Amino acid sequence: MIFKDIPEIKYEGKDSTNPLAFKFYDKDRYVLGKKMSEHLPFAMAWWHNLGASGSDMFGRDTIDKSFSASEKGTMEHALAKVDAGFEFMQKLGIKYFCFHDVDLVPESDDINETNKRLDDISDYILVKMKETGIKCLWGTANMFSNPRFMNGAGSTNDVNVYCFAAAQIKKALDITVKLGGKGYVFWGGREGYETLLNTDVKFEQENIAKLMKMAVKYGRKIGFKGDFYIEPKPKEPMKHQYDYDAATSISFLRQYGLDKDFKLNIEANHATLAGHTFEHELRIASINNMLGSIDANEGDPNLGWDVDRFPADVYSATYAMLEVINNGGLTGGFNFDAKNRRPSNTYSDMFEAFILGMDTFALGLLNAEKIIKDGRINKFIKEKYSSFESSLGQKIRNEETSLEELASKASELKGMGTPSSGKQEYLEEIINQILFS
Ligand code: XUL
Ligand code: CO
Repeated sequence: MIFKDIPEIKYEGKDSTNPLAFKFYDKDRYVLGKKMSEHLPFAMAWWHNLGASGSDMFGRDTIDKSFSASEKGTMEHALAKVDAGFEFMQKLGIKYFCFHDVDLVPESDDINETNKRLDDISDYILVKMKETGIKCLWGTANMFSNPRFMNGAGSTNDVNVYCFAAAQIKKALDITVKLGGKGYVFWGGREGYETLLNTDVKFEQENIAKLMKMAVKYGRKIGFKGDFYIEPKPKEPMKHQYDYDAATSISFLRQYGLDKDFKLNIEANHATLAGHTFEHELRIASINNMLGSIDANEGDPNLGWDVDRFPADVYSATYAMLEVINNGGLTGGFNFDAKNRRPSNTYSDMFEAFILGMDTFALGLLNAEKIIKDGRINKFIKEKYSSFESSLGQKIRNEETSLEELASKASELKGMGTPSSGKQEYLEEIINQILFS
């Protein structure tokens, strides 16, 4: 046991003062006809929780995540991470995990050796999965850390680098399928550019699409039935990233005929970096039938980069859960792509971070239920557009009219004032009333 001093985390209710207990996440509680745990399939991100150790651009690790292995970056350490990860997930009741290939094993200079290590570790992970019932939400290939990807992976200028990207995707798909993963993610960390002075954007985007097409073909061939995902992000590490936001990614997928196999994995902090709210990105994905999965985290309004904080903003979680419920749930889940702050450097902090994230989304779910049951917001939106229920409105909706006919209506009216009020402040007051009464 790694987390010897940490008990199994239980629901104790909103008045509990126990830091190691859920105050709101009550897994078996029914909300809108489903258990909380069914609404909220949470996942652990291997890289942050078992990897990130508090180091930043200015300082070394603050927490020891060797998990009792004698040396980090060894297969002994990789196996220790598996043990720690499964103990951690079991104690929290987390049912899923997500991984990059190189989160699981140390990368060798020889890809054949890396692949052999991946085979070995996934054998061990499978044993732990069978023992615990914990499942794989999604896998991905890290095509951004290795120096060979400095000019991109699918967008690289070097055909040999492109082969390595293909090889990593192929292997990550093999492992995802072996572990029964529900999804496979493309996050294009290096798929973008710094200056047009050295970049052929069209060439790069076409090559990314070709790589994705090969991934779909191979994945389906080896029996992958789940969704492929693009995870949009506007910048960081690149200045311009091609998968800027949901709308841009959807248009890319449609342009290259990938929209049948792909959905989106929407990350909250990426949404805010793109100048959007989290719920905006969820809505755009959802109305295009492409809301697949969520990377649940939070940005910092005062910082312009990806901070991957654990979700604490209950308003944001509430609006997000409204989108998820209206979407009919997710085919994926809620992956905590989040890490402790550098000074939160104990094992207890690791658990407290997940408790915060899970309770925040539980509150979001409970609030969303109240807003839906209250009905005033939905009623307001319906009424706002009610003038389109007129026969002329219906003709517009059914594409049975013309600019000429509409212009003659305007000419009849001669002039008009403003349409009905948007009443934002009244609606925000309703939200506060529902949340705090
Ligand atoms: C980076 C990020 C990634 C993806 C997977 O910002 O979110 O960890 O989730 O590659
Ligand atoms: Co992410």
